[in-house]
Amino acid sequence: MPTLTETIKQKALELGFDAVGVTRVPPGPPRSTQDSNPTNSENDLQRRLYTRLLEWLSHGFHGTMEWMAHNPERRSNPQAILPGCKSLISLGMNYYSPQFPNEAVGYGRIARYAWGEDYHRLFKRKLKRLESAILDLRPQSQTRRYADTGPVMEKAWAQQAGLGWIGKHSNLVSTEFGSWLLLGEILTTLELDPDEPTTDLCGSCSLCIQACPTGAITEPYVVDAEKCISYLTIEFRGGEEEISEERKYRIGNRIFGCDDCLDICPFNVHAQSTKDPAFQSSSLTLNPHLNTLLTLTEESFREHFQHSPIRRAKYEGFRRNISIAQNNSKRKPPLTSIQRS
Ligand code: B12
Ligand code: SF4
Ligand code: SF4
Repeated sequence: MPTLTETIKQKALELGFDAVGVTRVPPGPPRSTQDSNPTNSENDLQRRLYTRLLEWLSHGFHGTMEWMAHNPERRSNPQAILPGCKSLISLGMNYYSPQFPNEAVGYGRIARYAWGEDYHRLFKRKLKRLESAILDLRPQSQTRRYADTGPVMEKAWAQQAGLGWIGKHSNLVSTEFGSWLLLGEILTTLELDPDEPTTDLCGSCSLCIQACPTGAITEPYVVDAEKCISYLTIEFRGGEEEISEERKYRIGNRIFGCDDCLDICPFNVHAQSTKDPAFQSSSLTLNPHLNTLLTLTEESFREHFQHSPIRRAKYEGFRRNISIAQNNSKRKPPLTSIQRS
């Protein structure tokens, strides 16, 4: 007879998740806004997350992402989101496909995770079904589901749940799927059986740090978002004139997101093709021709990218990125420290 945890995990795999694991959320006094001192928590992981998040914020590494600074106690403590939360089920979806972007002059480059349908939508559909299955099994329990959309430090919980470890580029790396897992989770009041955390296998490797074109990985495991091309091309809402010439040059041909630190990771040798056709690229996302993209009107942008993560950059942001890439296409690309050595 399978246990409750085994039944839930089996259901997750049937729904098309590629990785699933459980962390027990240790009891600790829930932090209220009056009691925000992290040392009052008995919970080590929550305390570590809180401290690291505060440190990251104190350097201003979140740039204009003010939502990251909003209520850090809540972001580092699942019990502040779901009172009585006892377990967190981490879920991963493999989005790798063995295709490579056209890097010829005149083409832009879009990060892999944005080649197909928006993963937020995919996760939402599957998480909803898993949540219903859990509530059918235990109607008295309570749940919350998120995929990038909530105040949860997803990578740290996924590491605890055995999905992989946080690599020096600060993303989760899996021995099974390399760099290519997207993450979501269900918080539950159920007491589920925990998995073992994954051990950090980075060792003396620092390829991702060397491959970063902008030096955004300021030290192992820490990313200054303000320097990161992913931030500059997706989250940053300012105009072209608000980005320094040096930074614009280093953005190169990237028009939405950046995969350089993920691409270089030696653990990608194990990457497998995604089972989910929703992640497949189109010619517009795999070989985006800059001149063609510049002809997109706001309406056609909305139409083409309605169900794509690219929508997040907004029309103005996407146009800005294309214009930067077009200027860069007339120049010699910058060398990263790995290319110089
Ligand atoms: C804000 C954010 C960004 C920001 C900031 C990135 C960052 N590293 O924080 C920007 C816009 C730059 C960004 C970019 C990308 N993102 Co993002 N992002 C997030 C988000 C919303 C929050 C991350 C966060 O909490 N940051 C705050 C800081 C404090 O946390 P942190 O860097 O994770 O720090 C941890 C570790 O570094 C570690 N740590 C810190 N110091 C030390 C020291 C030691 C010694 C050790 C051992 C550990 C350690 O502890 C910290 C706490 O866990 C998450 C979703 C979520 N809710 O978690 C997605 C998420 C992390 N992003 C994701 C993706 C895919 C990307 C991109 C690859 C997209 C792309 N191709 O362009 C890039 C990768 C850039 C990079 N190298 O990080 C995925 C990552 C999946 C995975 N396998 O890990 C997530 C989980 C979304 C999802 N649901 O799948 N992102
Ligand atoms: S996503 Fe690109 S710019 Fe950001 S840390 Fe990785 S390599 Fe550097
Ligand atoms: S490239 Fe090397 S240091 Fe970076 S995450 Fe992969 S194994 Fe770790």
